[in-house]
Amino acid sequence: MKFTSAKYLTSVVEESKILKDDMVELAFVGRSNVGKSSLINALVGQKNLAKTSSTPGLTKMINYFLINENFKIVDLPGYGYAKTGQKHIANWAGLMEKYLLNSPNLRTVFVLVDCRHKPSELDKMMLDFLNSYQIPYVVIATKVDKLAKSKIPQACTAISKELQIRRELIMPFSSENGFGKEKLLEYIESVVEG
Ligand SMILES: Nc1nc2c(ncn2[C@@H]2O[C@H](COP(=O)(O)OP(=O)(O)OP(=O)(O)O)[C@@H](O)[C@H]2O)c(=O)[nH]1
Ligand SMILES: [Mg+2]
Repeated sequence: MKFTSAKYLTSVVEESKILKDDMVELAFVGRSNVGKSSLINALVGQKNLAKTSSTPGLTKMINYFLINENFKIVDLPGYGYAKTGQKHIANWAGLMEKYLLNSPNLRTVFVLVDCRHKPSELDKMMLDFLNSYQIPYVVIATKVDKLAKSKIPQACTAISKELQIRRELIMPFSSENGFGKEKLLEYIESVVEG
């Protein structure tokens, strides 16, 4: 699949504004700075559709994008940024939970983890949550351009062990050099059409 058109739709911070239309939705979650917005831009082939920043915690809203006039991708706020307090975490968790449980056309959640780091407790909580509500997900190991190519498979295996999930659920990706992009686009196609 190619993303032939991509448009920003809207940003949402309140439960009542969560979109409920008939279009398939794919969501991207993961800790702050893991590369969610960059991945969306890389898939779309536009530099600034989703706002990226080297300052963690930039995306605080649920951002919806319309792809190929056919389905939506959703850039969710990042979690686990050290400087955000308990109140922020509670707000984040509340909005996230409402989004995940009230989005009838959400087909798959892409959980991003940095290929160089051990998944965090928050990553594990996210997977527990998705498992307990039977929301389908895959894990994307981001920023693999930072590893030697030969080390990418073992980094993915380490992540799958740490998260106690099947190795096939881990997809390596780099927004910087496009590694894994074709596979991810194929996967997205199968989800959207499936
Ligand atoms: N080397 C490399 N850097 C990346 C990659 N993806 C993202 N980055 C960098 O990581 C930083 C954070 O990227 P974002 O895409 O803004 O991360 P995010 O997950 O959307 O962050 P929040 O919106 O804060 O949750 C930026 O400085 C990006 O340039 C990648 O594949 N490789
Ligand atoms: Mg972001």
